[in-house]
Amino acid sequence: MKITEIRVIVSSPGRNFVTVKVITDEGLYGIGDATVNGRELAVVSYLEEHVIPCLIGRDPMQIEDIWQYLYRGCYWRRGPITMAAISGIDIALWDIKAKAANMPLYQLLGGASRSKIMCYAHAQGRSIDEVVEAVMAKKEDGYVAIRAQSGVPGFEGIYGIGSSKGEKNSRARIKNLPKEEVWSTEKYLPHIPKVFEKLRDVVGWDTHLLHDAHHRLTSIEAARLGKDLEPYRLFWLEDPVPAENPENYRLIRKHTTTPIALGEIFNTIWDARQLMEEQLIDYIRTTSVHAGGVTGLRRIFDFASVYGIRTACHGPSDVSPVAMGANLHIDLWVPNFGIQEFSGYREATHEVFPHAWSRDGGYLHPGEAIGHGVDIDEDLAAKYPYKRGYLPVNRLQDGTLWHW
Ligand code: EZ4
Ligand code: CO
Repeated sequence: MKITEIRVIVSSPGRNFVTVKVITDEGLYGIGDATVNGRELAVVSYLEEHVIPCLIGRDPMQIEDIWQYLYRGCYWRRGPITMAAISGIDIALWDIKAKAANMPLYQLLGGASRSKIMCYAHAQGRSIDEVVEAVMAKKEDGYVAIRAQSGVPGFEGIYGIGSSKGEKNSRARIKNLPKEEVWSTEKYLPHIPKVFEKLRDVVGWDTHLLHDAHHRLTSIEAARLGKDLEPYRLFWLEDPVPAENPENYRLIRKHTTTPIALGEIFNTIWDARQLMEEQLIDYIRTTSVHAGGVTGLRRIFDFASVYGIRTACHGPSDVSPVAMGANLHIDLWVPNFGIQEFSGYREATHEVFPHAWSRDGGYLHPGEAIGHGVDIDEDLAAKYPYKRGYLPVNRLQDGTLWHW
């Protein structure tokens, strides 16, 4: 079998997605996701100018060799753009291999280790009452695990509660540039335990509750928050502190038994190695589209299993239904599975990406289609042209640029 053509499809059915289609001389094709939210066209250029010309004529069955060729062979290892490009190709190649084997991808990985995949939904509100209402709505929709994000009263612009009002966003609005939000750790820290106290009162103890701090804290602040949240038995506290210095997590570990999840922006096993070896985290959040596809993710998750760390693939709406499909096949197989994030997609996104995976209440399943079971409707995709878009940026009240 030979690769004859690789197409990069950019489409915006609600938000931007970069999709890779690898076509072979035997009529089989594979689909991959290469989306990096807010930096989409950098990956398109990387693929079209630098990757695709090298792959035409190659045997698509040699997934490992192609992965190493694109990783070691480019000299400039790692980084989100390189790794998203590798991921897009790799996911498509695994799709082809599974189709050639006439099996769903999870069978090729070693078969199902479970019958269904627990996922968690997102709930958010500006006030405690709104958060409670949003969590209850997800619970009624059948979810058994829910991430709760809350605004702080009298203070707009906290992560995860939708667009912020009353800020100087005119430049962003006019030029389609990043929105600017405002942040105050002092106001956030005492508020969040009150949110979870109320949530436990109303929602009870049978629903897993999660919270994402989005890299906004220092280690000692995260230690304090983890400690204050202990009575409410969170499933996890996510991304408390940026992880450029993994040793920052030692201090958090010394002070709290609240489980820690990390790694949605990691690209390789080396980003997570020390955190896993020292058992500084409980869940590893790497995802197929950003961490080297099925090949990269499997390597990270196997390493995690050595240290008893469980998996929790990143799965917001900017991880396309294609990468979600790849994640779900890995989730069904991986022995040390923890949970899968699932924030859902707009109707237009479902239509552009027909998929075999499905949700039943609080659980997902990749389906039994051969390959990974996710396709792209290219004609429909063409009706949703790319629009420049960014993640917001965040500033402290005195203007200092902070972590978003
Ligand atoms: O901010 O996907 O856990 N999920 C998250 C996401 C990320 C976005 C970044 O593109 O933190 O909402
Ligand atoms: Co997150």
